[in-house]
Amino acid sequence: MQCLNKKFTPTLYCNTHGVPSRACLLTIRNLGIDVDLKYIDVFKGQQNTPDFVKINPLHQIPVLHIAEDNHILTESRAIMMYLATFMKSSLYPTNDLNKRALVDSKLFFDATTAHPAVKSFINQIIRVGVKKMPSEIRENLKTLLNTLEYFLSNSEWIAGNELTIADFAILASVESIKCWGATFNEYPRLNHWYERCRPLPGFTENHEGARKLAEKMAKLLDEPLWK
Ligand SMILES: N[C@@H](CCC(=O)N[C@@H](CS)C(=O)NCC(=O)O)C(=O)O
Repeated sequence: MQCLNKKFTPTLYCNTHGVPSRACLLTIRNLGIDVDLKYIDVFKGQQNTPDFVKINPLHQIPVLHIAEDNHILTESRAIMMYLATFMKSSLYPTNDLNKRALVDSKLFFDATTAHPAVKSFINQIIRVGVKKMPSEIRENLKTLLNTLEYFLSNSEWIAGNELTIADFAILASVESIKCWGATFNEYPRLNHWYERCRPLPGFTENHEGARKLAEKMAKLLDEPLWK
């Protein structure tokens, strides 16, 4: 991987519990970039402090700050695209328009379908405070797993036959589902993909973040997280 010939010291405001933060961290670890990490504890409301709100008025992480350009970037997928493009990495292909469009397509799928399904499961417990999960929220996750199984019947990785940042976006969500107790026995292709992700840099960090969030959630629900 080559880097543009300029000093580059990005800071990522993030939290390893959060799915979008973990997708960015997987990207950073796989690109081998040295990033200054500033952890924001959303459970303690650190996204609401005046200093953080100056950085992101939407009170959300992750946020990337590139000091050299005084540039602030929000939205996890935009951050992933930026970093991989900056590093000229094939994890986000630049030369082949069709390959790149396929990655974009899966990132949009993640933003509009995969992550919202996972986030609403989390929010039902953390924000709404349900003790039993509404069945339609569980159904959305099963539909998501079926869709991922279908994607993987046509390609080895989420967006084609090469590893891309789309895999990191999806892995961040899938790791949460796994930590809630899903076995993926009914989804052999997804299971195979998950096992092939295991040796990737940042896999354990992603797992640990998802596991800690799952632990918190399990204490709040009066039934198993996954059933
Ligand atoms: N679309 C955003 C979503 C980011 C997001 O949902 N961040 C959550 C943590 S996982 C957050 O900052 N929540 C704090 C809040 O909304 O107060 C992205 O992909 O970056």
